[in-house]
Amino acid sequence: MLTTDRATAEKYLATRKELADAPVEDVIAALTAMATQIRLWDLEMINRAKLGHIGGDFSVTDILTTLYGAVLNVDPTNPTDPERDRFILSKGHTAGALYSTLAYCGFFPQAELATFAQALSPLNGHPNRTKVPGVETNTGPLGHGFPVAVGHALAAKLQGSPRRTFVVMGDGEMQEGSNWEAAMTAAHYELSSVTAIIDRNRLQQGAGTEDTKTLEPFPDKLASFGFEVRDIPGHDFAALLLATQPSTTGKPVAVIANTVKGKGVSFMENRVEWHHKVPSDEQVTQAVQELTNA
Ligand SMILES: Cc1ncc(C[n+]2csc(CCOP(=O)(O)OP(=O)(O)O)c2C)c(N)n1
Repeated sequence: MLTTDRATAEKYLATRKELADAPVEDVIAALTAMATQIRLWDLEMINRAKLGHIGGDFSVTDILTTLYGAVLNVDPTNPTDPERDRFILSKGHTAGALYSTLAYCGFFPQAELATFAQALSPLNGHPNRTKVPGVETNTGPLGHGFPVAVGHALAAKLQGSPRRTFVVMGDGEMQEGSNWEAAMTAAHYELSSVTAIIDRNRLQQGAGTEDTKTLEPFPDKLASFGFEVRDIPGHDFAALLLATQPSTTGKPVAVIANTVKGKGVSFMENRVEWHHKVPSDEQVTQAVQELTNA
């Protein structure tokens, strides 16, 4: 099990405190810098390990950045605090983005990222809760994270706790039937503390989501299952900050975050092969340039 990088965690907590009272432009500037750092570390990790899911990582980075940079009530120096907000990355194949984010917040030392996917490393290709502080549940088999999140939210409700639960899913992942059972359950128990964020990049493994199995009319489907639906541009921090606010209707919230697979790197954007392709050395150089100069 990895342990807290105390200095980084304390810096993270201090920054969170400062940003809580800062003008929104300052919050967005801080989130923008954080997201760039996370993408750069992720690129480095995937390049070293020669495996990973960079397209989906870059698609979900701004969502993770918003949550960890400004929304979640979590403390890397006390990662099992019972009253912490819960976060589950259901699209567990994008572990690289989560690991970089957790390292950024000090849940474990950044140097550990260099071990990603090596034998005996705690940083497996998919997140493992017994090895990585800040990981709430093991994910990888699609369609499990949302049901687990609903269980966490139901427990909070039964305990009368104000803690919130967030889950991030892929849009391809919404083809798993278990998610719709979870959605019905969340609505039935009026679990307004749940926010399900769908990373709507319109690509899955090997094909477009709409070519594989149509999700549209997606917002209407989620609304008919009892959700307050927020359909937003998923790389716009101002929109993400608003969309992650608590429910206004007493219903669970579904955020459709319209994103771009491979976001931030021109030759990866919207290209299905970057689901789990590994960049060449020249491509890494170009990607670093584009991310740094954005
Ligand atoms: C139950 C299950 N079936 C298949 C897979 C293999 N798989 C890994 S990622 C993926 C595509 C997921 O697409 P999406 O949810 O849209 O994720 P994103 O595009 O954001 O990476 C598939 C089919 C899996 N992990 N779990």
